[in-house]
Formats: sequence, C-alpha cells, structure tokens
Amino acid sequence: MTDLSSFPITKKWPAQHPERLQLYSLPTPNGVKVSILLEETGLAYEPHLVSFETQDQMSPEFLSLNPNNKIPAILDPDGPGGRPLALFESGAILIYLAEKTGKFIPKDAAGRYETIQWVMFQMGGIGPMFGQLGFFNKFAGKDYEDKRPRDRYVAESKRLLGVLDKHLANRTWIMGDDYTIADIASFPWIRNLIGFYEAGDLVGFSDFKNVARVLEAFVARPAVVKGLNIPKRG
Ligand SMILES: N[C@@H](CCC(=O)N[C@@H](CS)C(=O)NCC(=O)O)C(=O)O
Repeated sequence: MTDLSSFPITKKWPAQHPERLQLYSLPTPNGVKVSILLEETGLAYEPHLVSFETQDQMSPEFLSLNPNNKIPAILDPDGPGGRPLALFESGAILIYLAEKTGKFIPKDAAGRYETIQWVMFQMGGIGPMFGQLGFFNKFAGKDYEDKRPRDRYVAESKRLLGVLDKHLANRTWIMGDDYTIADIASFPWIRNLIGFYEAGDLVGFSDFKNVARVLEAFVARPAVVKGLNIPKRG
C-alpha cells in the first residue's frame, strides 16, 4: 500500500486514498487549471482545500511542499520511476500531468514546444498582468488616487488579449484543432478578468471576438464546469 506519511503536508491534509494523486488547492484561476486538467484526463485524485481565510498556505505543512506559499500544489504517489513526486507552480504541474497521461499536449516535438510556449505566455504574461489589474481595479489598489499603475496594467492586459485574439482568428483552440494545456492555462484567467475582476469594460473585451468565442467553448466543457468548483470551498 502507498505510504505518503513521510510528506509533512499529509499531517494537515490526511490522504484518505494515498494511492491517488493529492491536490492541494482552492478554486482560483491558478488553482482551477489543475482541477480542470485532472477532470479532463479522468485521473483519480483527492482534492484538499487550502483556505486563505485561515492562512493555510502559510502553515509549516503547506510550506514543506511549496516554500512559495501559493496554490496549486500536488503530490503524486505514482511519479517518475514509480516514486512519489511533489510539485508546485501550475505551469509545471500542467506539463507534468499532460506528459504523464499523454493527453492535451501534442506528441510531436514541435507541437509540444509550441504548446509549452503558450503555457509560458500565460504564466509570464496573462497571469501576472491580469492579477495586477485585478488588484488595482477590484481590491486594495482601487482606492489609490494615482491611476497610472492601474492604467499600465490595463494597457498591458489589452496588448496581451490582442496578441491572443489575433492568434485565435483562424483557430478553434490555441493550438488549432486540438484542445491543450495552453487553453487550460489561459481561459480561467480570461474568465476571471471579465468576471470576478470586473475589468471587461476597462480592457474593451468586446473588441476581442475570437478570445470571447473560445472562452465560450471552454466554459461549456463538462470537465471545466466541474473543475471550476474543485476543491469545494468550505
Ligand atoms: N505562479 C504560481 C502562482 C500561484 C498563485 O499566485 N496562487 C495564488 C492564488 S491564484 C495564491 O496561492 N496566493 C496565496 C498567497 O499569495 O498567499 C502558479 O502559477 O502556480
């Protein structure tokens, strides 16, 4: 039987099914990337809620797996070589799970690198820029009198949306006909920008018709509908 007891994170979040992949997360745009991919692949997993209300991400048990105190993180009892693998950073987790299952990443090397390129575009561009825009539009930063920081992130978010919109003009998904981890990385953030962050008007979202079309197809997928609410908030 699989034994994960040497991983301190399992003290705070005990594994009921230690043979299953353990997910430590919260349904935020970074968190749901992993629950959506897990739902899409059909891999057996056990979700654990990391609550920010109780600062769970700062607990020694969570930090033992991710010293960067951010969700999502995973512990796969059946990692490379059949040994457990702990991982944090959503982009790394998406690539790992896609390669482990052989799904949602092209098999040919060029297609694989191109998919990773778009995952990096989300990780280095869309995520950080939209996140800052959320801070300046919806959270503490909205009361700052000086609007220049907000405007900088509005401009950069628009630019990134423009790049993606142009790319999607003649494509069903980011990689063309195939739905991949590049879509799973990006569309939760776009949904969040116009939803929770309420920044649709600010970025002129109606100008990005191709992004809007693909977002609609994305949120209609059954695995996306499910993954968006995993782990369930307490
Ligand atoms: N680059 C990281 C970012 C993860 C991240 O920012 N997670 C946020 C939630 S979306 C978080 O855990 N924040 C908690 C904190 O900063 O204390 C990834 O993609 O995994």
